[in-house]
Amino acid sequence: MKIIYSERHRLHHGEREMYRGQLVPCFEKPERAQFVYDAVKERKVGEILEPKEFPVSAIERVHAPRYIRFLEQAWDLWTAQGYTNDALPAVWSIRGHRDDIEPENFSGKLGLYSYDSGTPLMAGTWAAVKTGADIALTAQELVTGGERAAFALSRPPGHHAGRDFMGGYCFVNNAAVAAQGFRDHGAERVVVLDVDYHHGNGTQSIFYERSDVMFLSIHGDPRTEYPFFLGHANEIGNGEGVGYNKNYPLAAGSSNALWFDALGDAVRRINDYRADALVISLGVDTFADDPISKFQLREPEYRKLGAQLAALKLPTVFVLEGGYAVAEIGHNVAHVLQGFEDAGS
Ligand code: OKP
Ligand code: ZN
Repeated sequence: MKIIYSERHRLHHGEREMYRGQLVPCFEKPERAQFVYDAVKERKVGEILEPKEFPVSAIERVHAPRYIRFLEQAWDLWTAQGYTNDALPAVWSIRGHRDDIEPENFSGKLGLYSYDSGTPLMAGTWAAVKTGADIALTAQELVTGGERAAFALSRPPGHHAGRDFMGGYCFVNNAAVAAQGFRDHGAERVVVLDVDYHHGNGTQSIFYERSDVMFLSIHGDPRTEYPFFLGHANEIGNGEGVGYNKNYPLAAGSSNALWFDALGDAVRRINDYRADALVISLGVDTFADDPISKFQLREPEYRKLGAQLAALKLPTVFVLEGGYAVAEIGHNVAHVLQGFEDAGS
């Protein structure tokens, strides 16, 4: 399959995130994409291409224009106040407070558009994030054009980013941008399947009231796992979207058998939906040795996952999300992609 990659992800390199009351080194770091690049290259998973550039309007199909304006300008606004360190929010708009008036104060703006203090923003963040969306759109365009599958090898991840919020290391929702890209280029029904350890709260919220994009997610139960406030089994969609959202929250530490039971059910639902295209939010923080997650997948499971996705026989875009066992992330991703390729089309 074609692999889309750019070195520009390196422009985003957060120093520290707030974790358990302390600023600790960021888990989401440039080495992650480097290891994935090295693994897919060494294993010859496919030809590696640079992304095309797309207009920001393609991103604004799923994100609020005022939020995107903020991301574009954030670093300049921050440095205009004399700061040179990464920006991190420390105040947020909560239930019952206003979100219709964007504060003039930078910390107020940052708090309006975010939901955690684990997602630092720096000079190159927007450039890296824009390139990530271009990577997802290039992958989608190739697949719309007839490629069986493509892999969007980008960072930072995207699935926690909602229509007008960042968080969980994410700024722009690359999987949602790709799914909307499929819709805008002829696909009537698109599925986003999220196999990252963490619930894709951003993607779910973007498509929650829509029946043309079905969202399914297998993840650690939000009762104990990040992002805590979304991802429960009774979230089935709203309005037009009722029946087109499906969550599989699994207890931290769940067995691989339980994980594949959930995947089997997801595969049945995707088949029943008769989708035209498939986007996989591919996080490999489900890995047994991941430092911040508690599932138990390893190489055989990753290959089996790839094979079961191939059996859907849908035009498929894989989008990189999480995975923090940095030395193993490349091999884990490659095992999914090779399982997919080896299963044939
Ligand atoms: C992003 B993705 C560890 C605590 C959790 C946020 C996790 C975001 C995961 N620092 N912090 O879904 O892999
Ligand atoms: Zn994750």
